[in-house]
Amino acid sequence: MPAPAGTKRVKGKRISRAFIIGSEAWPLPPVGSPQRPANVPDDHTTQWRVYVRGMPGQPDLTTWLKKVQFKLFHTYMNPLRTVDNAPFVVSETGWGGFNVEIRLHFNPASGEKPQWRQHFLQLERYGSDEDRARQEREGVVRSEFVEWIEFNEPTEAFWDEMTADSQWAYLDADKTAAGPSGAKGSGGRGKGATSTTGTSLGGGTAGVKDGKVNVGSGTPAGGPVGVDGIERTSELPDKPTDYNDISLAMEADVMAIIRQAEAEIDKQMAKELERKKKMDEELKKLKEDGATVPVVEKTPATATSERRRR
Ligand code: SLL
Repeated sequence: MPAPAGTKRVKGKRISRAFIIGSEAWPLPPVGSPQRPANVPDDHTTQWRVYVRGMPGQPDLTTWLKKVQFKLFHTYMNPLRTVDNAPFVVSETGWGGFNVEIRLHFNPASGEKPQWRQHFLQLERYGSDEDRARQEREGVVRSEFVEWIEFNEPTEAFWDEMTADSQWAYLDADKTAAGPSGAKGSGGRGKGATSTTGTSLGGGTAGVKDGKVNVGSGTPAGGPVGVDGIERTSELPDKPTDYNDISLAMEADVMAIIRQAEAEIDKQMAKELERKKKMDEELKKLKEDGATVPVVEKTPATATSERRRR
């Protein structure tokens, strides 16, 4: 029986996308300061935002990501915050960090159920002495991770969308207007948070842990692809200024991901070489035994040779 229209899957295909889940935190002006936003409880010390956004220079994440729900600590008013359109960001104030549960809702054409991710809202400075000094200097604590999503045997309709050239259109559109995956930052950014000239705020070098790559550096929410008033470009600049040094930092992070993949390939190669070595040894033994030398080029080594010898 043929599959119902719209649910037919593309066999043997898989589409993976990298994206970023992160948070930024910066101090609130003290109680009594005219700069302190109104209606903020006195015990709140920090402004923060948590976000899901695309990787710079990658296809528009709104092709697959349609809605994000952020589940905040239960004492917050309306702790389940739903963001129906990009930028997928929630801005708040508070006094302590906690785990934000993040529910990703996919393009209905994908036929996929929502998925959960977690992000620890890091308010305190962290990392090496150097990292902490930089966070202090720049006035913002940023914690970002590269996440991956995989669509196995996508539906045909979804496959078409995920392979369409139009997914890159936002890179050009962003030069004149906020792009679909850019984070506009509804809560505004703290005074200190506007300085992002340094290359890295947290992790420095990207490290891979539990399938997540800690970016820890560079790109503010929306980064080069959509902070209001910032020139957008898909090119990697060679001269660092606010924001564009971030592209280079991000490139380094992507390189780290690629290097990890290369390491995996090296491992597989080493295994193959080991297998070949065993085969050669078997062959040598066979020759020494005076047996007729079989054509072993394509033969799975050990078992076959063993059997022949008996
Ligand atoms: C814990 N990590 O697990 C702590 C919880 C909660 C932080 C931290 C204010 C919330 C509000 C705020 O920052 N809470 O005003 O509702 O126990």
